[in-house]
Amino acid sequence: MHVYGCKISYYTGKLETYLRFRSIDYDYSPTIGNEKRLKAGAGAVQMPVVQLDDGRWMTDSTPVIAWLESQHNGSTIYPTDPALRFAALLIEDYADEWLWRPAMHFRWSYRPSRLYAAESIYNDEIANNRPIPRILALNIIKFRQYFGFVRGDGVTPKTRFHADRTYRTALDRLQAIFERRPFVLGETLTIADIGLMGPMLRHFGQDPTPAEIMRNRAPAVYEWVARMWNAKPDANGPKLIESMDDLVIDLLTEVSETHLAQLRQNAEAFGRGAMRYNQDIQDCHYVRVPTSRYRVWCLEELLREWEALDDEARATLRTSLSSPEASVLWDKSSFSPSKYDVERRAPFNKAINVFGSGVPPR
Ligand SMILES: N[C@@H](CCC(=O)N[C@@H](CS)C(=O)NCC(=O)O)C(=O)O
Repeated sequence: MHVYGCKISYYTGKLETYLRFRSIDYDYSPTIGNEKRLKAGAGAVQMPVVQLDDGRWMTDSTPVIAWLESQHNGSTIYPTDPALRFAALLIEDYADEWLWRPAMHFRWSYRPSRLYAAESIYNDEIANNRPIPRILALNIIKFRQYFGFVRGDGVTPKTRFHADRTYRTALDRLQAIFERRPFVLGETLTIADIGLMGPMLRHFGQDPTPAEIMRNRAPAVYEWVARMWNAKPDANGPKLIESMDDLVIDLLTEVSETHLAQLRQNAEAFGRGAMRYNQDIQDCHYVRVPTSRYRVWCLEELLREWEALDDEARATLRTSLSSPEASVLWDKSSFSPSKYDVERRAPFNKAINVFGSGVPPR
């Protein structure tokens, strides 16, 4: 297969971790210079987009990995226990859609990270594709990313304390887990680990400012990043915890207070037809964050999984997900449907960007 992306991209790193785990060969090309083909093939220009050898196009790392996994015989990275499976999918979604905000903040608000990331993107995507002077290109990249994805996602002098803290909380929850076992849910990896590699590999583990924090504050997480990059399936099959333990429950509390709170408020804003809305997460009031139709679909996908659970799994999860924000999963609030991928063809559908046509619109 052919992967179009960027060498320091969040979701490209997530997909690459999975491809390496399954020993799936792939070629790589930068996104810039191929935009027309990607838009025609996958519906959206985002990173990564995949073209299979038979010509079919796929995008969105979550359904891409789910489809690839369905093509594979033998043991799977999705836990067979229904409650653990749901927890793993929820952690994947938190990593995809919540940790994105602190990951962009740590990359573009801090000078050492910003200089490194802009040079990397320039070398990978622009140098051979666009006739723009280097200094101008670096400034355009920094401006686009900071004002689009940091300020444009509600991270301001008043709210950055929270974007800083939510990264440290993720590290603390994961450090506690990896002091006890090698992967989030046991001795072998699951989709929860693959999802967490999005933010942890190419952003937090690699950008100078958050990587320094990771090494000092959470060395077991730093070690896990390397373990994940080198992971191969266990010949004896999955070996997971038998039921949710306090370590996972503590992580799920943070997931509920941040990501599930965000998904509910985003869906409500989408229902009102608002382009932007004020978002309250824990003790932080984010002002004018962009509404995302794609994230309404993410909530729909989680609710679909929730509906498919048996009573016992639901009861287990309700005990484990004790913070009030988790009730979005079972309180049957009605949201305006995203009407995205109604034919359920993802990852082969015509995709949409998480925000607008890439950068959150003003
Ligand atoms: N839902 C997609 C998200 C992909 C995505 O948003 N990737 C980022 C870069 S890592 C992107 O393409 N951003 C749009 C832009 O910068 O224009 C996935 O899971 O793969």
